[in-house]
Amino acid sequence: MTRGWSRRRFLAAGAAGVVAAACRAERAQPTLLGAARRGYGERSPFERSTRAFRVSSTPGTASSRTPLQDTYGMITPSSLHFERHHAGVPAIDPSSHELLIHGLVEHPLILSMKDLRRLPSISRIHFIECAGNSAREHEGRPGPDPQTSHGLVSCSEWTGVPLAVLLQDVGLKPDARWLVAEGADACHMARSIPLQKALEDVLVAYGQNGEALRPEQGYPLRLVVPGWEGNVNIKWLRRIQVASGPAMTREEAAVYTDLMPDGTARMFSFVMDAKSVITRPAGGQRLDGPGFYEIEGLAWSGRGRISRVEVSVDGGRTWRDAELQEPVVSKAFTPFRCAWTWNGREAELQSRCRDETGYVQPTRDALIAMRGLRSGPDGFDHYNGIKAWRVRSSGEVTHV
Ligand SMILES: Nc1nc2c(c(=O)[nH]1)N[C@H]1C(S)=C(S)[C@@H](COP(=O)(O)O)O[C@H]1N2
Ligand SMILES: [Mo]
Repeated sequence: MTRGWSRRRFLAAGAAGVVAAACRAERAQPTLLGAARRGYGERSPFERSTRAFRVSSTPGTASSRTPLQDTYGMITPSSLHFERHHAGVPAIDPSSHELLIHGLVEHPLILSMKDLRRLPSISRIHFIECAGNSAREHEGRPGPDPQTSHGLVSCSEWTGVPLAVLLQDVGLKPDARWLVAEGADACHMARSIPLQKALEDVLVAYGQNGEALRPEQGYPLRLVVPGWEGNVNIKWLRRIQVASGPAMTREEAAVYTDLMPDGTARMFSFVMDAKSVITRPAGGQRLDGPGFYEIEGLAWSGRGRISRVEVSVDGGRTWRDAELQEPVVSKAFTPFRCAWTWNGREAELQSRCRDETGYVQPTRDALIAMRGLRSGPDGFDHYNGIKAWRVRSSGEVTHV
């Protein structure tokens, strides 16, 4: 682990060491002219971290995971934002893209991208998490590193028009209760959303982290439904139909319904409950000997702000409060950190978060007792159990 290594060396170095390091730094100054200018920036060629793809047998159905262990702060770089698409990434020319709003409205409307950009806009930071994120933890196939175990979540600053503004414009009829959002990709993915949520904080977004949405994230237009399962955040948005009830689309009837042990089903379980994961030190990394390390991680909740994160280095026997990065933003990544001096003996690292509603991230055992154990091709959605990493005396970090 490079970060821990340099910190420890810095703390341990005497004056002579500091001077020697300064000389080395001087010699490292480039003496040749640098590279030419470029109109659109790229990262250093020394940075190699990428999204990891899951191989799929169906062309167009793909997902890729964010390397959470290699990101800093609360924003996921757009080029590392996880992707999930069911029919590939369409290439859409924004000059011909339109959004139709119809159904139980007084004045149906067709908006061009130009029309949308003239309307009142807002920027907000929110995570998007696939409901299937960390399902393999539940199945007992824990991910060996944060990317594999928790990489179907990312956090961006989204810019767009509040859906409430658009709905006010078209005028809702009295029996309007739900809306159905539909994408322009080949599968025309569609999901139903209760009107109450739509009026509360849903965005029709065209911006991501200071520029236009990336094609993978729905360029030129997507729905951002803060705190709710990724699937309802319809990308390549082309139609919103206001209705009196849900449409029972394929995704909501067949896919995003969880069967409970007692035979009942959890439907429209939209909210992503509070979850956290330690990203450094974590599986796949190695500690370079005993000494000072900063335990770092991410926490998020679909119900609001994260209010507390606790960290354990002894497998959950004792807990310490981690420091939360300010500002803590509702329904967004909250980075946390906690100083740790490793004594060189085997340790088990865990994090447990709580949100402003008082909800506490449960253990895997507690979740299984509540919802049962289910594995198979569909996996299990909305798993948010506590994740543990084992630090071996060799310094190697693995999953538990
Ligand atoms: N039109 C459309 N919207 C879609 C999807 C899709 O395949 N088509 N996938 C959904 C799923 S399952 C998830 S988890 C999120 C992922 O958003 P991202 O690719 O920007 O991370 O988009 C959702 N919106
Ligand atoms: Mo998803």
